[in-house]
Amino acid sequence: MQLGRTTLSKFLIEQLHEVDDNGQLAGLLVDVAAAMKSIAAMTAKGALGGFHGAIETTNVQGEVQKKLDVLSNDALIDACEWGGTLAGMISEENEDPIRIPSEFKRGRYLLNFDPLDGSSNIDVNVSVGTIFSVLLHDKDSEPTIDDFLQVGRRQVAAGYAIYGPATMLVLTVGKGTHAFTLDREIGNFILTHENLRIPVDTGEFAINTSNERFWEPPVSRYVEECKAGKTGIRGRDFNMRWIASMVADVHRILMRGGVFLYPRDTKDPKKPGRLRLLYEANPVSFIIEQAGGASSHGRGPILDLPAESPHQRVAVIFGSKNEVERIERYHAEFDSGVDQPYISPLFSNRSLYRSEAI
Ligand code: AFP
Repeated sequence: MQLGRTTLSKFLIEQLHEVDDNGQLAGLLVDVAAAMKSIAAMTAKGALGGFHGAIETTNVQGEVQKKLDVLSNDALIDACEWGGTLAGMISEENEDPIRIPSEFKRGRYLLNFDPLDGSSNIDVNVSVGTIFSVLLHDKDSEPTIDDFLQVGRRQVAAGYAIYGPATMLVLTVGKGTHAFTLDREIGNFILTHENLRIPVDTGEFAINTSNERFWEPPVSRYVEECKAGKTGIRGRDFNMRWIASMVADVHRILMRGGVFLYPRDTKDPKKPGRLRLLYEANPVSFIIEQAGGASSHGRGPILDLPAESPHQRVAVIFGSKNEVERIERYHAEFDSGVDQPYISPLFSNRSLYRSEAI
């Protein structure tokens, strides 16, 4: 399709006309994009919009809510509840599923979303984002919580918006991963990157190393090897990034490769991982896999992980396929007792692992 001229609506008609018989899925995605335009306008105002700072409440995660968290949540619900496309929604900001008001027609999809990911960065003007996941609910009944707890492989669409120097929408409906840039003058998302592909190798990793003492050994092993650079068994130097706004880290990886790790750690035993499965890990994993990358919880694909509760947390390791596969191998070696403690290259210029070819 024509980059720089194809609108989101035209793109969806092209991609969905064979499968979206009543146009509900395309309609839902257009409604989500409309909410993203509203959120983009609010975030762009910064302090001038009076949106900075926190409000006195905390959300279901026990996190202090920013004004923009609540306003973004409202923008998505207001844009999506009335169009006759949804049977229900789950939001990071709401403990229970959001029902479709009785005055509106119910549709056949479920929408799970994090309305403003990275919101602790709002007041310091760092890119933030919105993440969403669409599931099918092909029943006439009101959805139960179990109807939302579908494995990630069953998603029919997923995407995110990144409110950065440019506002972009990244989307998959299962036919590749594509990116649209918001033309603020005409208020349209325009296709600018078609069929994004993540390089299978990378020299860039993203992790919050302040948690190092809480990691499992295979994660420490991987990160130490990256830090050892060309003096170690990897034989090449690595770069590190950590924006602490997952959407921004994801976007960088989509654009130039890399690997992102928010692994399981022992920092808070009640929270085996930080990121939520239904509305952060699953949609991002769908996007990453559709772009030729891999997404794992360390011991298998995130998209095959059963969902047990709406706000379930999960370890997240995604990005360039060969790096994710290496990290999974390290977890398997650790679990099978093969793994040895990391030995600094000062004491050994060769890995203990014959398989650790550079
Ligand atoms: P906030 O939405 O509370 O800012 O959390 C953002 C996030 O869920 C994800 O976007 C980041 O990758 C991760 O947390 C950063 O976590 P740390 O602050 O522990 O590095």
